[in-house]
Amino acid sequence: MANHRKFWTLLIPLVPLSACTQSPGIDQINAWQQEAIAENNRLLKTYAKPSDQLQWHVMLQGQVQKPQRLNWQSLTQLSKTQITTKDSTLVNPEHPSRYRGIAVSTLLDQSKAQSDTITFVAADAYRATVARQDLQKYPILLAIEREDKPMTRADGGPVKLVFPISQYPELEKYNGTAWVFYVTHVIAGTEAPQVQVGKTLLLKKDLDRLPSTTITTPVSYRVGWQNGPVRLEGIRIRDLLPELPKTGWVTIRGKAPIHRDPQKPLRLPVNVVRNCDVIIARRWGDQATPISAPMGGPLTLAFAPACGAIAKTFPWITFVESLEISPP
Ligand SMILES: Nc1nc2c(c(=O)[nH]1)N[C@H]1C(S)=C(S)[C@@H](COP(=O)(O)O)O[C@H]1N2
Ligand SMILES: [Mo]
Repeated sequence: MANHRKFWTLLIPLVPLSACTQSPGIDQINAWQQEAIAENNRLLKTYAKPSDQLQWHVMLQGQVQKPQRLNWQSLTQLSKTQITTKDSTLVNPEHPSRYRGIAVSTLLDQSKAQSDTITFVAADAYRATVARQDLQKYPILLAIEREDKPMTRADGGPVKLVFPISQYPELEKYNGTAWVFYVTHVIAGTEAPQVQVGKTLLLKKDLDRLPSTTITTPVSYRVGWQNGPVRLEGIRIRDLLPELPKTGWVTIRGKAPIHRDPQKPLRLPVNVVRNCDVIIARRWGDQATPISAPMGGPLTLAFAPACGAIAKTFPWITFVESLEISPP
């Protein structure tokens, strides 16, 4: 993130350049300036696509009366709350910014959320969890505008979780790490475990009938897990897909857009799935505690140490939603 915000500094080298011994003419300076502007536009196009906004949607899931998909139009219509707050995720952390967005409490009331925690998931698979009580008590926003303008990706947009810490200093306990950028999912409590396997949706009762195994391994989930080996219990992918072909791939998708990008599907070679324990984990630790949404559950992808290098290079997918065999 921090890098993206620095694009505008690309224009700065223009100043020292004019101090060369053979001082450049006005045409040269203009040419350099045009180059710098063109490069800056290229970078902004790459990292802060304006089309992001219109295509963006936020899923409301978990322990709610009815899951919802909020498209950009709904997000805009629901954005009726403004707060002004300092923001430690910006370059100038003390500078107050005016944000407009949806009070998360509105969403929770509307959907009759039944849970003590709400987990926010982002396009990059980052996640953070906030106490329901605080969301109910304070105007914590899914912000869509800063200073009356849509936010670029570089600013954490198009949807950024913002806490009114200037007005309510007690919210400082939600420091930078809870300010989730590019929010795509709001999950009340933890969803019931279920996974789409090819054309079949396996529900909890189906998963309970499958054999499970235990592995002990260091994990590579982005946040919220201890360092060092963790005991994980789950179902081997080869037990979920008993008709594995000789060659080909198993495509795995999670909630986060980065874990379901059609341009860059996350595929495991069939032989890996056959030869070592690649599991869809459901429980962790000595107490076999169900993996909750704050940890990326109820279903996460995990590799036994015997899987070797792929365990280091393949993403450890949280919020697993589907598996499917893809041809070679
Ligand atoms: N989607 C998303 N949101 C995120 C993060 C992230 O990696 N992805 N990092 C968090 C952390 S750890 C901090 S401190 C703040 C500020 O991150 P920055 O300093 O990289 O801007 O954003 C938070 N929100
Ligand atoms: Mo951070």
